[in-house]
Amino acid sequence: MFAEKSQVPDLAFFLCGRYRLALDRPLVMGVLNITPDSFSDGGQHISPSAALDAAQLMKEQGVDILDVGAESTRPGASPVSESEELRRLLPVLERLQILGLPISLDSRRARVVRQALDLGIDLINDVTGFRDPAMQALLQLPQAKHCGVCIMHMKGEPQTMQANPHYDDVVAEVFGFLNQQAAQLKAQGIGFERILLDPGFGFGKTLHHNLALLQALAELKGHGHLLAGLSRKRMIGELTGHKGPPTERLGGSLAAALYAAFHQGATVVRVHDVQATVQAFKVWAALGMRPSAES
Ligand code: HH2
Repeated sequence: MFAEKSQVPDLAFFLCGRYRLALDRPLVMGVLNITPDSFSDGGQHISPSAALDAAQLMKEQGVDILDVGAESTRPGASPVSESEELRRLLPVLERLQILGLPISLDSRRARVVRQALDLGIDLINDVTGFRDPAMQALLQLPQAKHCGVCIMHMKGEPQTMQANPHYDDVVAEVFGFLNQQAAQLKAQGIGFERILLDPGFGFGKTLHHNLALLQALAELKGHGHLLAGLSRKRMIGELTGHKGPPTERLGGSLAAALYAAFHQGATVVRVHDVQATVQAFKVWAALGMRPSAES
């Protein structure tokens, strides 16, 4: 049943732990931040019951994957300790199991991911792109056998990454890193059908860098499925000139999600506003628009 056992990967699906998600339309990953300080929704879901309510609502709104994070990685954020990350995370992960949805864990710490795997997660979303050998080693555990992996690019560390990031050729450097990491995982038996590549919009990148990466995203398509996380990010504020809080960036976020999914072939979009994104995708599909990878 699972493609890593076969010679020919089945690219009509994204293998995500206990789930095999059909790719006849772009998938919507809903953000569930159980942090006090995330850039757009910090403090909203800090209690396990509030987190479960928010997840339940996203399920009703049509979310495909829940992405749970217990550490903010916004520019300037201070790292949290492993024990604090686990304290926030474990009760929430336990409760989310009843929803019957794929659960992604947004964590860069192997010891945190290790414990979460025992509770049941379907995707490991590592904003450091599986550079840590301990993170790669986890993929050999039986609990991680079919887990999806998201390899994200970040230049530097959240605390300082937006202090004048520089690239000679941003697309070549970011895509080169993602391809190199994907090749390492593939050499360890992780099938293409389980891998998401993500340029990491806003992670050590200026507006110019972000736009260059977004406009070139489809070039990556041959190396793995693609994830685009553009929702509410600073680049939306910069492009629109809107000075309000990140929660007021919905219009720009929808435009960016539609472009990423339907023009650049993103397999998954990571968003805060699930209902609005699902609606936008349905209207686009009803008008005959197809993800570019299919055209
Ligand atoms: N963006 C954020 C966090 N995790 N993971 C991936 N794969 N791609 C992204 O673009 C991405 C990510 C930042 O958004 P958010 O989680 O809302 O904010 P914070 O880091 O402040 O919690």
